[in-house]
Amino acid sequence: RHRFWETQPVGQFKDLGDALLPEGPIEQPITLSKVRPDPYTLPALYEWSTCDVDNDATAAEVYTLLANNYVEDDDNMFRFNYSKEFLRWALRPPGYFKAWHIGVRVKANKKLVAFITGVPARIRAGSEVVRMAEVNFLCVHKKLRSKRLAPVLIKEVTRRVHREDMWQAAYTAGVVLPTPIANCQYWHRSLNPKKLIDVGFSRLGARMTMSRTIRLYKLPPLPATPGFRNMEFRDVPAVTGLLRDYLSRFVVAPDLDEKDVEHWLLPREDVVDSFLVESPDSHEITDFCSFYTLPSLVLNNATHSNLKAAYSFYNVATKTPLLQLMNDALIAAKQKDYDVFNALDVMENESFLKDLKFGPGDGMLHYYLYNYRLKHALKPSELGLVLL
Ligand code: NHW
Ligand code: EN5
Repeated sequence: RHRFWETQPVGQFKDLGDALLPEGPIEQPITLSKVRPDPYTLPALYEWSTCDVDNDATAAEVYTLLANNYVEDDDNMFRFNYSKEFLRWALRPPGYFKAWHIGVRVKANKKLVAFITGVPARIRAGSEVVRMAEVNFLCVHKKLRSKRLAPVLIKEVTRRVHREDMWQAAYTAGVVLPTPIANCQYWHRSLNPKKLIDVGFSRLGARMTMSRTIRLYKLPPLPATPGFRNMEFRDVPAVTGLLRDYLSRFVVAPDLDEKDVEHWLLPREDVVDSFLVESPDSHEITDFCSFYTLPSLVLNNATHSNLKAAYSFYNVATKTPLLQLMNDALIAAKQKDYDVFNALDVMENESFLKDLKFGPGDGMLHYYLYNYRLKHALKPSELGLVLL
């Protein structure tokens, strides 16, 4: 069934439910000097190319490869359209390795035709904090599909991660592979229902008119919680404290320090937005919410070419009800002209999705660990990790 994945140290379908298998690494690390020093062999026409996304021309090549060849929905109506600035943010967190940004080019003309990346992270699984690679942006040009290039890319990123003495990875995919640690669902909250219907992202409900639909999704012009404001640099220690405390509740979650919070959560225009509630009297920071910006290209539509989507990132409510905090996040996103606000059913998100008029999407997101076994699959609500 899975000629490649059956050879890898990942949970196998045949082992599901075998409670005797221990939790933790599936295979032990080997001595660093025994890690293969040379890259895996590519088909003769192609060559490896480390991609420096700080370089404008290279970032543009990566952007274009993904804009034309990355993830689409099941009906091929939309394709993720990560911006160059987003890619720079996603690929250069604290301690990142240039060598983990891996391209494949055509030798003859140097055209970029495939890509895969890793970034380092500390991920807690149960009580263990493990140094892992977060693997993302695996992409093979449409004209080179089904030639078993993806396994070569995956083996090569694995080799380069091993060379940094890391032996585990976390990744997500819309497809089912051996074997998910959690199966999550996308939910969508219309902010601009007319446009979403025009492009086929959503449909007019039964017995609904356009004007009734617009009224249904209408939001107040401004966030309602007193003390709701943008996160600033001076808030990094307080936000780190809130997040660390909150994420300790989940079975799998990132272990974030102040440097991580500064990178991942300090607002960057059109990349990541973060808000908090500062108590008007005590000036204490009690609540936090954030979303990242990932537009999609609208394929084959005469009037619209882009959909501006916000994706719920990390949220912590200690004083403001989570429902009210997320309603303010929706208002903030509407203010910034997003068309839709997306969220997974991870963490405590189920507690607000229905009340805030999110509807279930047709896409699933499966979470995976490489070379790390959990005793049981997780419910989405036990997962405290959001990948980009
Ligand atoms: S998920 C998004 C992945 N990208 C896309 O969907 C973009 C559009 N599609 C493509 O570009 C987020 C191609 O279809 C791709 C496959 C490149 C997906 N993950 O080359 P072949 C991520 O980036 C397996 C893992 O012939 P292709 C996370 C497939 O099951 N494996 O196919 C990435 C089969 O193996 P099997 C996937 O269509 C995590 C083999 O690839 C996969 O031309 C990566 C077929 O290869 C997917 N999304 O190219 C793993 N899709 O065993 C990281 C297909 O079933 C692991 N496959 O025969 C950790 C590594 C680090 C470890 C460190 C210790
Ligand atoms: C790695 N980080 O399928 C990620 N998106 O539901 C890679 N559907 O947008 C893996 N098909 O349901 C990503 N509208 C896997 C996801 C790939 C992209 C994907 C889905 C998620 C999506 C939309 C559009 C469907 C178009 C037809 C969808 C319904 C919205 C509606 C709004 C009103 C209330 C009910 C729901």
